Amino acid sequence: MMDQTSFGKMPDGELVKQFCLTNSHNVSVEILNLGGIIRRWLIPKDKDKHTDIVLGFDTVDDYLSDDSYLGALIGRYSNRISKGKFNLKGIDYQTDINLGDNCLHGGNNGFNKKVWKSTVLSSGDNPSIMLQLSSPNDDQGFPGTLSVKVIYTLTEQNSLKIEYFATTDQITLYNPTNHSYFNLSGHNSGSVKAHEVQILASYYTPTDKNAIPTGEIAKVDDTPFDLRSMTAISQPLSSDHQQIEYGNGLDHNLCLDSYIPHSKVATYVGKAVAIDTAINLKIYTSMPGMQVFTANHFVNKKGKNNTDYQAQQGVCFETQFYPDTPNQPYFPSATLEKNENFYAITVYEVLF
Ligand code: FUC
Repeated sequence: MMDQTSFGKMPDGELVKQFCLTNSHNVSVEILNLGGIIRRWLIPKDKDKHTDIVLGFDTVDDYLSDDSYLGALIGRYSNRISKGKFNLKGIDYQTDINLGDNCLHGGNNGFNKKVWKSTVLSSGDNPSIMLQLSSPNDDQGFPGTLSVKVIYTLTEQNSLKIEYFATTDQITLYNPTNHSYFNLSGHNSGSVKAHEVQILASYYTPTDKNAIPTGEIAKVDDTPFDLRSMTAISQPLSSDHQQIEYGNGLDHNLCLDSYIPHSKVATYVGKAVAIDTAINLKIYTSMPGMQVFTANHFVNKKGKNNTDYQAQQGVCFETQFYPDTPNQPYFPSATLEKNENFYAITVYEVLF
């Protein structure tokens, strides 16, 4: 089923639409055409009560004035580009700088702040919506006109499938993700520290204190980033490892073992479980990395239904290319060639 309502208006009066995708198990996901934001994700855990497993806001203004990317699609480049500088085929580019000296999540006016064109692809059993955006040449300093398409599908297996497509008329970079903050106990239920997670990653990318990778691809063995068997989130968070100190918690890219360059298949890479609700989230992707981020900077952030979100109230599993890839010769490349067809897929499956 697919239901369409108005969520609000942009400052220039443009309508922000909300699409509610519901399957026959009564799972529903609400998606905005603003930033492709996943605003609510309702799991019918108890007969009369849904558990909303993502953090979000209630108004357009809240989304536009916040800088934490709740539920949003990120572009053109997820995560950091050091100093916003990169070189493609001998040409130097300078992007917008929006976090210290660096570019974060595509610059100040990234894809999360844009109203996307929306088309309902299916309103039947596997409801599906297509979002499209044309990012002009030099948008936030990135080269080439980039045509982007994202298809969200809620399946009868209770999975939300996110497919990313793009083409460009000039060589460029493209590194998309979705920035949902999950709380499988419910968005208003406090910390996720008791959640247990598994991430099938034998390596990670250590950073400097500004979260820029040093270039090393380091083994996770004997570090807080060894999450290959089920581990409570509290465990890495309580570590005195210098990387945890730098990130003020978990805010690191793990190198996914399953990655096969150019694969179009979403492979199992990890899961999270809330002990109290027993809601499980399984993650599958074709991307090489995953930024695991525990909302370390939240302090009384006013979210949905007047909930005050605090640090560690959500955890992001941002499937993506590694941070600062264009400046790191040994990282999988996020370069998109002229007329190449970009495709990536990430699937979040909820078991309850
Ligand atoms: C994540 C983190 C960042 C940042 C942002 C809102 O992707 O890597 O540190 O705070 O989200």
